[in-house]
Amino acid sequence: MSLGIQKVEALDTGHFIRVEWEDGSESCYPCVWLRDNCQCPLCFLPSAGARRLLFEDLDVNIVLKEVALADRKKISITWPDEHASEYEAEWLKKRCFSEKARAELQADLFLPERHYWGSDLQLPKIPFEEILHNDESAYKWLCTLKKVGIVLLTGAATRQGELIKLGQRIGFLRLTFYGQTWQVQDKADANNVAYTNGKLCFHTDYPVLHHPPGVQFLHCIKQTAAGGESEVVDGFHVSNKLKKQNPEAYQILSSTAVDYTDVGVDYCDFAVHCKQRIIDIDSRGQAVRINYNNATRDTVFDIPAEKVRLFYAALKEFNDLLNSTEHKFTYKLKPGDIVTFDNWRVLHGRQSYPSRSAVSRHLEGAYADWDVVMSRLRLLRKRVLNRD
Ligand code: OGA
Ligand code: NM2
Ligand code: ZN
Ligand code: ZN
Repeated sequence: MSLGIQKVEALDTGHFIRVEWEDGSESCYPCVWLRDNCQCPLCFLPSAGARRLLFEDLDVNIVLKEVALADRKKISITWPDEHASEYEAEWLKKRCFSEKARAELQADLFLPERHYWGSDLQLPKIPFEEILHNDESAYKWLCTLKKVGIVLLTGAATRQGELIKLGQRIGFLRLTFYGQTWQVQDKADANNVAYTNGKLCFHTDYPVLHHPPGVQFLHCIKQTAAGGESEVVDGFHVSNKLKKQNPEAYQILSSTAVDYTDVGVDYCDFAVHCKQRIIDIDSRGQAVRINYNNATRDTVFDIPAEKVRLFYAALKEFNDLLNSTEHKFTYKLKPGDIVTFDNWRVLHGRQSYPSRSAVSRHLEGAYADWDVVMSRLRLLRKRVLNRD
C-alpha cells in the first residue's frame, strides 16, 4: 500500500503547497508546476499520457485559491478562475522535489549505475535462444549491457539473419549508410577499413554521425584459424584514469572538436562530415560518450596550428591507456557468438588475419539506439518485476 497524506497547506502566499505524509515526512510542490500538471481531461490526455494544456494558457505566476485534503489518498486544488485539479498521493510522492527523491527517480528511469572493468573482465554470457524467448533473460541481458557495457550471446545459428531477430526482440535496428545489417569481411575495394583483413585499433563505430549508434551487435558466422582476435576496453574507466593521470590531456580531449569524414557508396551513396569531442562529457565533467575512430578522423583539422601538437600528445596518452594490458580484454569470437556492447562506452578492435581468396572470416553487424534498448528494458522490467 502507498503512503497516505496527513495534512496539506498553502505556503508562501499560495505559491507552494506543503504535504505532510503519514510517516511524518513532508514534500513541497510549487503551484505553477501543479497547475501545469493538472490531470483533468481538459488539461491532460490520458490515452497519450501527455499534456493538453498549452503553455500560452499557463499563468506562470499563478497562486492557488484553495487546497484541501479530499481523503488520505488525494488532494484537491481550486484555482483563481475556479478550475479544479486533483492529485493522487502516490502520484505526488513519486514526483517529490527533495534532492533524494529526485535522485532515486532519475536512477530508476535511467539506470546510471556503472561497473567499471579492465583486463579482469568476466565477460557476461547468455544463450541467444534464452534472450529471444524468456523475458527474464532478456531483462538480465539489457541490464548487464547498461551496467557493464558488454554481453556475449551464445549459440546463435551460423547464418545471416540472427541480428534481424535481435532487432525484432528490442523493437527495431538502426539503419545507417552501411545498411540495416552489414557484412564484415575482407572485401576488394573496401569502402571501410573494417572490410579488410587489417588490424583495427581501438575505436567506437561511426563517430562521423552526430548521433552515433548507442549499441552494437557483432555476430560471428565464420572465424579464421589464425588471427582475428577481438579486443575491448572500458572507455569510461580509461577516461577516469586519464583525468587523474593527466588532467590537461583529459581537458584537451573533452573540449577539442575533431573532424570526422566518411564518403562513399554502400546502402546508398554518402558524404558525411561531423565534429565530435573524443571524450564527450556532461555538465558535471563525467564522460558520457567516447567518439573515436582513427580511420575516419578527417585530414581536415579545424584548430589553430600551434595547438595541434598538444592535441596529438593528449590523444597518444589516451590511446596508450586504452592499449595497456591492465585495461584491455582480449577474446576470440566463435561461430554462433553475438557480442553486444555499448558503442558509446566500450571501444573495440581486432587483430589482423591472413588474406585469402575465399572468405575466411565473416561477421554480420548491426546497430541499435540506446533509446530503443532502454525502452525495451523498462517494458521488460515492468513485466518481470510486476511493477507500475
Ligand atoms: C567493425 C569492427 C570487428 C571485427 O566492423 O567496425 O570493429 O572483429 N569489426 O572484425
Ligand atoms: N562499419 C562496420 O566508424 C566506422 O566507420 C565504423 C562501420 C563499416 C559499418 C565501421
Ligand atoms: Zn485541468
Ligand atoms: Zn567497429
